[in-house]
Amino acid sequence: MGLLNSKSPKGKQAHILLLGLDSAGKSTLLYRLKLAETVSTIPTIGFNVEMVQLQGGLALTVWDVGGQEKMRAVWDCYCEDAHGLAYVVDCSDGARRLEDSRREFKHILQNEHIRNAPVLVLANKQDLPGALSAEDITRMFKVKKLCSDRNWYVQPCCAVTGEGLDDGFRRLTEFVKSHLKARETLAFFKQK
Ligand code: G3D
Ligand code: MG
Repeated sequence: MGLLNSKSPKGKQAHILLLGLDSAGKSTLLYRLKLAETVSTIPTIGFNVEMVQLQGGLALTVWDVGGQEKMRAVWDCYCEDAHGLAYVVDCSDGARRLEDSRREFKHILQNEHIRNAPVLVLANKQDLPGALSAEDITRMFKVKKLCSDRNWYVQPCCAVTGEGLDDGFRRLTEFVKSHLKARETLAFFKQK
């Protein structure tokens, strides 16, 4: 697990939206990343915001927005300033909840503010028996097709032990860096 500081080396920050159904493991994952230890979570009402910095990476401001049905309706409002999306799936969920998650994932990808923004899908709860694999989730959620306009990766993980989190967020950080660079270049040429 990387070091946590409040500032990145170049002072650059990126805003990451952390979404997924309720109980997918978002808050566990966020605090595991932040504190490198497991804390008990209570269902998130509204949102949690944390600064996370992995070694050598950008400083990430991660917005963990509640996943209950009524909160899903406002996910779109959090997209405006986001540079990347981390979407958490409980891979041990039943078919119905997985379908709900897939539908919400598809919906959020259509938000114009995060068009082209990189996506990290966290295939969480890999420790539970019968959990679907990252490959299963990639297929089921049609990630390749839905994310054909952006960088994406599906990372198997376990938020309780932290396994896979560092690798996943490191990759997302690299994607976000190139996304920001591309946006800066575009803005530069638009100015001309
Ligand atoms: P949310 O923020 O997405 O709503 P939480 O989800 O982080 O509150 O997690 C919901 C429950 O799932 C918690 O259990 C948490 O410990 C558990 N959980 C999260 N990630 C994992 C994981 O990788 N493996 C396992 N086995 N459990 C996980 P409780 O019992 O507190 O509801
Ligand atoms: Mg939560």
